[in-house]
Amino acid sequence: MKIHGIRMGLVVGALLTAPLLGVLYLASELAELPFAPYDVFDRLTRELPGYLVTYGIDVMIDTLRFFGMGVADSAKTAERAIAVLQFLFAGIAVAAIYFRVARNMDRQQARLIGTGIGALFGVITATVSVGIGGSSVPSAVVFIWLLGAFVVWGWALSELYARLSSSTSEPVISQIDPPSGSTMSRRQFVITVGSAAAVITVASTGLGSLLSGAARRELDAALSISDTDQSLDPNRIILPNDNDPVRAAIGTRPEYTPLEDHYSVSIGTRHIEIDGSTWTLPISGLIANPASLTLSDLRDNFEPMSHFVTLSCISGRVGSSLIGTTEWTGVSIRDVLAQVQPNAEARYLDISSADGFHELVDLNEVQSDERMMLCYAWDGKPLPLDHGFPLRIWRPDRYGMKQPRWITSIKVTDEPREGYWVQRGWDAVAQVQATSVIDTVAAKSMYEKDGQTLVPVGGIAFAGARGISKVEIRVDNGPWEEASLRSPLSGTTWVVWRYDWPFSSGGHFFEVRCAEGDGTPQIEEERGNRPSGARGLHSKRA
Ligand SMILES: Nc1nc2c(c(=O)[nH]1)N[C@H]1C(S)=C(S)[C@@H](COP(=O)(O)O)O[C@H]1N2
Ligand SMILES: [Mo]
Repeated sequence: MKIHGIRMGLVVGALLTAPLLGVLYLASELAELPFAPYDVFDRLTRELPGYLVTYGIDVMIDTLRFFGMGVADSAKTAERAIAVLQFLFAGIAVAAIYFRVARNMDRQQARLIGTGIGALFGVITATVSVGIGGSSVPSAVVFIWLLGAFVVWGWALSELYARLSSSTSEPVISQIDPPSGSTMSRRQFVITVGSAAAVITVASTGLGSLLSGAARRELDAALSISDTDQSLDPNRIILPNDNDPVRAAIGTRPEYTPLEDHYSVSIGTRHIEIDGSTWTLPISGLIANPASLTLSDLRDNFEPMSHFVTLSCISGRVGSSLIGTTEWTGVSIRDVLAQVQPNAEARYLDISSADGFHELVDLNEVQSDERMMLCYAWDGKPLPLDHGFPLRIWRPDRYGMKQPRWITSIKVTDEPREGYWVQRGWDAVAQVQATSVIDTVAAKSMYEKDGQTLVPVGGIAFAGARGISKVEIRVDNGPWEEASLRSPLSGTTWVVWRYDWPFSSGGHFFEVRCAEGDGTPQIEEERGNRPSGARGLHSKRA
């Protein structure tokens, strides 16, 4: 086998970086050491200009989609997947470059440089991780752990290089095993290393994710036991439209999203965990009565209100699953403002979050919509950690990017400050675009009626707080036919629609469009997500 420097470097890079990722992950779950790839990603997103970051994230998401990996569709954030891939690719690239460069060095030099590269990246990564903080482990330990892990990576890199380039003849003599004739072909050697890498990667990742799942379930369970308000029955699943005769076509997404399936999108990869018993919400600035509200103040001293809400992410494409519906409970921001008494000069609420996210809310907006709330419960239970415990805002008709989670303070001010994503080039208003989506063409539910064979077709339509008055379906560019609508859970949720299509055999092309509550048709022309949210017709072949 002939050595192809760079190509072999790519393979070795993957074989070494994958287990490194696994081991770092396991250690992060076992010993609360930081998972460095997240820290590096967080640091990069903070340092790089915003447009580059969103562009980069977009390209990554599209790439993952292309390879059929639905990262953005799962409850895990796409950012975490991207952080891991970024780390993996960096490791592969560095290894490839090393394999190329080492060709011009003598043995001793190559070994030194390989281990040196590991040490260099170890120092950089450890510095970033320690700088970001957030681990309960002392900084020195974090530093030594990461440095050590990377040095081992670099040493293994140089070791593999030495083995793989040691001889131009086919069998290479193993340098570790006693020289008693133990020889291995290069192919065997790569297979051995590959298997070891696979075993380490799979074992450490598997164990790590078991630990992680268990720990988070425990935390969430602890939260719902200690903090659940008994008046909010956590088992209530009777929905206001349960008696609606229009039933969703089989295969339509659940009208009420199970909490664990609700999408999540965050600027950071780190889980934000706030202690609800010590958390307070300071409200300061241009007000007569500065306040610092505890969670129980918010729950007990204000009239609670609940709304069914569909939340969607501006970066979702038409038909994406970055959208979900649940019941939000909290207090009207108007009521809170009535207590703190803004001055005449007050114009905005500048809201800050534990992860560095922030957003500006115009007081006129608060006055014009009493539904706007500081929300502390989803689905009748305290907010899940990932969804903003202990407090998040709800602003009807806006995309999620305008709605901070993990709120830590509110400043009443006359100085505008653009929100986190607005500073990074996204729409300052971010009103939800009207879109409609086909979830299913339920051929298996085909049925006969009046001598006709009908196939239920179904999905959702959403236009923020403007509601939906009509949904229409078109098959194979024929005429638009009106679908039946289920009455929505509220005026601010998606609407589930259904159209029973007269079946004809063969392949078909289905399209859907909707109109807002006041009859305004959805805009059919396709447009990308940036900066104001995607629109265009959704279609399905079946
Ligand atoms: N503090 C904070 N709030 C945030 C974000 C964030 O990254 N940090 N992301 C926003 C975005 S872009 C969206 S789409 C919603 C997602 O909320 P969810 O994860 O609970 O679905 O949260 C919003 N609020
Ligand atoms: Mo978002």
